[in-house]
Amino acid sequence: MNPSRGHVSGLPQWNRCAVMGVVNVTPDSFSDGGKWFDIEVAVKRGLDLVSEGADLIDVGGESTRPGASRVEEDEELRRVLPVVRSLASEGVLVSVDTMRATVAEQALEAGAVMVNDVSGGLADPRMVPAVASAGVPFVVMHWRGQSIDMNNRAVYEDVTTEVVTELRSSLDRAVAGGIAPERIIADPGLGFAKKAYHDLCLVAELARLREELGHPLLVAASRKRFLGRVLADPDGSPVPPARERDAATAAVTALAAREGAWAVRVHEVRASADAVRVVHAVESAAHAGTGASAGDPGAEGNGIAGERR
Ligand code: PMM
Repeated sequence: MNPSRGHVSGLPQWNRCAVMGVVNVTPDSFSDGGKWFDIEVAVKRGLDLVSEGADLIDVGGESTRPGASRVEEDEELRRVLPVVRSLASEGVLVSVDTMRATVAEQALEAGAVMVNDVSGGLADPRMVPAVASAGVPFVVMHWRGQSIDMNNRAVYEDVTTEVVTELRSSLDRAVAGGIAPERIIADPGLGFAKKAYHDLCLVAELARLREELGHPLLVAASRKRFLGRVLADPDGSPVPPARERDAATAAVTALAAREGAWAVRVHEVRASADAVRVVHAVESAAHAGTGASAGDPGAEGNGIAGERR
């Protein structure tokens, strides 16, 4: 195990980077085209992601794609609560992805075990007190304002330094507001008020982010625009749609796991779950030194003798 990955009080201690599967209950989510909008379909999707290796399921009812406007609170509640309730009743660890304290509170009552707020508590002044009194884990993401015009705020001289400074201030506000530091997860907010180059710089500096922020790190690169840019041909061909970015997402998962991220948030779980297991096996081998050991995944007798080289 990467010893500095950290542990979040109130959640299981995984011995590797955790995998959070995404279920967006929205008609306009940029990454899955609203495919999971129907409640029953969303619940089934969450259960499928768990069977593919997700440790947690993040349920959200409001799109935060660039340019998106807000949904009404009633509509967000209507989308999210039945999915949270149903997944929690099946024993799934559910995180609720919301910027609203009321949605967080009701989702926690419905069985969610943590709150993921892309605004890091900035959008709703009641969020930090609500999470503090519930005593649950809280994701604080780097955020410069609502999605409707966030691309205008993608201006940095030194993106990592500025993200650390701004995120630290949100983290400090959360702690000052009564949330236990050991329950707080930090997230650099890939794609939020960031251009592709900024996202790549942040991925390159995950270890620095983890050390300087001093909290377990959640990395959410899944299907984001910067991966589309990376995958586009240099001749200017169009970037591939979100759905064709899953292999690239798994590549970032491997990098994040190796840099000590606590968890990754992904739409397609299987490839990322495999990637974190490979990283874990590599780290275990490095830790144990060379030669066969009890945990040697390549040893004969582990059911893979005779496998392709
Ligand atoms: N990105 C999206 C939604 N929720 N939560 C966290 N903590 N970090 C993120 O980067 C993040 C998030 C973007 O929307 P999507 O679910 O449609 O990819």
